[in-house]
Formats: sequence, C-alpha cells, structure tokens
Amino acid sequence: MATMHDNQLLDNGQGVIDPDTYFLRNNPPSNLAEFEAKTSEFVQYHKERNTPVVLITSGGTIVPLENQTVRFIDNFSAGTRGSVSAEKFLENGYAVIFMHRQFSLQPYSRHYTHSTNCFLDYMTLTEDGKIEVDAKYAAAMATTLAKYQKARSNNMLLLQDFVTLSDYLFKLKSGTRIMATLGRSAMYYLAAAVSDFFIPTEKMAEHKIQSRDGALTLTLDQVPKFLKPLVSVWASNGLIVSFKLETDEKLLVPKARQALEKYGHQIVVGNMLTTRKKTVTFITQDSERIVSLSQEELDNDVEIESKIISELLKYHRAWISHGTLEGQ
Ligand code: PAZ
Repeated sequence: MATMHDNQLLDNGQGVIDPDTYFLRNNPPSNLAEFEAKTSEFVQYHKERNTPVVLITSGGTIVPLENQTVRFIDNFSAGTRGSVSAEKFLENGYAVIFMHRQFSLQPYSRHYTHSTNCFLDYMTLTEDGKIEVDAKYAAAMATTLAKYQKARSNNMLLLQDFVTLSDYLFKLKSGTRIMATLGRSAMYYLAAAVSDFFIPTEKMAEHKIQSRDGALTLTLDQVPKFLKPLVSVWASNGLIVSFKLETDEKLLVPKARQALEKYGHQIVVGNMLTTRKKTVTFITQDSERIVSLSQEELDNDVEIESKIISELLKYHRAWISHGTLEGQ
C-alpha cells in the first residue's frame, strides 16, 4: 500500500492518480493467478502455431459503492459488439481471448441466452419424455452449435470474465502483458464500456449505505488513464483498437482524435449510442472513414461487426508485415 507521502507524489494535483498508484492501492481479484495461467497457456499454444490472437474486451464494468457491495453503478453495454465480433474473428482464423463482463453476451450462446424466449422455449418434450430442439429452431441451432464446438475443440476460444472496474483493470494489465509475447500478431479490440469514475477502496463505505441518513451524495474520483501504459508498455507491439461511444455527434470524431493523440495507438472505432448497430467511424492518425450497413443488408440481418472485422483484418495484415497501417 502507498503511504500518505506517496499519495501526494503520485496524485497529478487534480485528484487523478496514475495507473501504477491504482494498482498499489487496490487489491487484485482473487482469481488473477488462474486468469494468468489460462491466458499464458492459450497464448503459448497459439504462438507455437503462428495463429493470430485477438483479445476482445466486452460488456460494462461496475463500480461498487460499498466494500461489502450491495449497491453499484453499472456501465451501459450488453456485450453485443464484443460477442458478435468474436464470432467474426473466429471465422477468419483468429484465436480469441474473450474477456467479458460476467453474464453478458458470449459468442454463439448469445443467439439463445438473452433473447425474449426463455431457453426452455427452444425445446419440446416428446411423447416418451425425451427433450428435443423445436424443429423451428433446429437448423439454425445446429449451425451455431457446430461453429461453437469447432472453436472450443480447436482451442480457439478462451472465455475469461470480470465484474468490477478493478477486476477489469488488473486482468487487462496481465492479459495484455502476456499477449505482448506475440508481438505484432496480437490485436487488442477494446470494446468494453469501462467506468470513467469510481470510489477508491479507502473512501468507500464498508457496510450497506443506510437510507435513514437521507439523500445520498456521491463523490467519485476519476479513473486513471490506462490506455497510456497499455499502448506504451503493456501491449506496445500489437495492433490496438479502442472504441469510443458518444451521444453527441459533434464530439465523436474530435474525442476519438484526442484519444489517438494522447495515447498513440492505431485505431479508434467511434459509434453513437442510437446508431451503433448500423454505423461506425474508423479514425486513424491520418484517416477517417464511415462504415455503414445498407438498408438491404439490414433487411438481411447482416451485422455491422462483419464489416468492422474485415476492415481490421486489412489493417492487421499491414501491421504484421511492416508495423504501420499503410498499404492496407
Ligand atoms: O455491448 P453493446 O453492443 O451493447 O455496446 C457496445 C459499445 C457501445 C459499448 C461499444 O461499441 C463501445 O463503444 N465501447 C466503448 C465505450 C466507451 O466509450 O467507453
């Protein structure tokens, strides 16, 4: 733990601590060693086979309001972007580490788990008491099941989860450092919605906040800027793609550009809350390109992630062969 003196030194004067200080002041998740062992084994396996590997982060982090957490603040994200993207990367021969918010959408199972149907609605009971998949769903389910089983049996998909901001940050740091051994054939696809504000452990109530005390006023600290060490130290050789979500159109491209300048990574994919499933903007240091689904594609249930991934594969090929995005 940092001392009072360290705290003064490590604070930037506006109450924002740096990432190293964050890791000193917060406890790692109890399953971090298991996370690291599984990630290392997966990465080593694919390094030996020269398989490109993508780390996808997906879903939202929570920030607890109490150390013994009853209440928390959540971040918007169902995990659609991440889980659909994972399927598209797998179809293109990538091994996928899918670091997702626990119980958010996952590749393949997403087609059945969070729909308006309960999973039991996909099944029928035969007269002799056996369970079968309803004929209406069987063909599509067989296709999805075959893809899922292929990914698992070929060791192409590693599922890892997080819940809190702190879980996420510790695992992101470990995961990216392990992936760094792959050099340029690693891609980081940071689609998770990560909290910008949190309550440090030492300022948090220990027990459930009581309503008898009247209205609740919260003061949240700013989360340190983790993309900085991620880009410059943890994952320095890989292709780094971050996502930016906005609700005010005017801010989307300027904020994305600001992020590229501040952190020095390669690509920001910008998306607006209301149109994120049909339009995204690719922003690099020297380009800006809107990618959209046509009405016909929307009518045919084409998912925008297939376009996002095919763009990124071009960038990644260029990155692997000469370490820049040019010539993609
Ligand atoms: O998971 P989902 O499909 O509901 O949402 C995806 C998203 C909007 C969270 C993602 O595309 C994104 O923009 N992530 C980064 C969010 C941010 O700016 O922090």
